[in-house]
Amino acid sequence: MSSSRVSLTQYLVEQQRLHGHIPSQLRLLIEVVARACKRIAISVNKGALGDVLGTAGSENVQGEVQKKLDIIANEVLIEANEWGGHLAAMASEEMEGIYVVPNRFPQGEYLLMFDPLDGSSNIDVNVSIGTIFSVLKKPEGSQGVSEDDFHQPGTAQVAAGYCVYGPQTTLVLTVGDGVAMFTLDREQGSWVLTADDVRVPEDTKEFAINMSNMRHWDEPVKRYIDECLAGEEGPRGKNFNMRWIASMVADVHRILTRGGIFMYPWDKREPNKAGKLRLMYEANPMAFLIEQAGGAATNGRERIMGLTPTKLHERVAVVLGSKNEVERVTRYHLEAK
Ligand code: AHM
Ligand code: MG
Repeated sequence: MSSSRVSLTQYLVEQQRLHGHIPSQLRLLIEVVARACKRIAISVNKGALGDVLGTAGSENVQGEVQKKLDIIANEVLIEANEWGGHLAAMASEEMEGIYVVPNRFPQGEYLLMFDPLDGSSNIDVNVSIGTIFSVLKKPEGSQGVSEDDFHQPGTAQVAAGYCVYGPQTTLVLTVGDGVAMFTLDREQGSWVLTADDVRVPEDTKEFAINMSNMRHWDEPVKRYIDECLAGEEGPRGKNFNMRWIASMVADVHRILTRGGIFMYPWDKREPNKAGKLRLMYEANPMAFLIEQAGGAATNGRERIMGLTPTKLHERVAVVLGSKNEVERVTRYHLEAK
């Protein structure tokens, strides 16, 4: 598809009509999420002028202090999505349980999960942040809707994406047919296709990890990073660069744009081998995008999208990006078993 002024609506209609990838209800859902992201972008851009910075004086279910924008973004996504008739329920990083679409609205067959504002520590310092989302279908034959309906592996996702609020506002989407990027044209208020069939290079010389956690890392992670740091003289025979934005959306966006590897590994402070990031609304949608772009995503040992969640806010170790590097880190973990 030519990328000259193709709108999100046009792209989705073509996905529906020509490729048969998406039913009309799913198209509607994605358009509503994109519209909500536009509203969130307006609040993000206002910053101090809109009185949206700072903490809200509350904590979410994971015990993290909520920022005002975390709450605003969560509300915008719920209000935008609850009445359209395409959803059965939603789940969010900012809500303990699932949000069932109220009876006064028609019930649809999709389940929407989101991290409304990812990279919360960057909100007040004017660094890129984003919204991450993942769409599942309610299992056939299930009566009503319950949290169990959400416990599906990432391979069951029918769509996933994120919106990064940075120097540009960019929506990145997959419906299982590659990855497309849409840039928000603020004057027109529309999403314009600016990259299609995005590919992540298989090799890279750039890694992203929070180095301040080094002393807590497991051996395979230390081995990999030590080898990168050894540069040309080391076993890798090349010099590596490092980037860490502390907004997964921004780090993944860079990797989709020019390659790289992103890691938030399990470390020794966590007894139950989980990482920091959440499986269902952070790791899975990013893994789906990265795989659709030819990259790989594992928890160090297994494919992230193959894991079946047992709870909504389950955490997971994340290694994703350029295929050959992710495979190397995974091999180091398996060799250390
Ligand atoms: P959040 O959803 O509370 O914002 O946390 C997730 C974020 C990721 O975007 C980012 O990769 C990571 O946390 C940064 O963690 P750290 O501050 O430990 O470097
Ligand atoms: Mg997050």
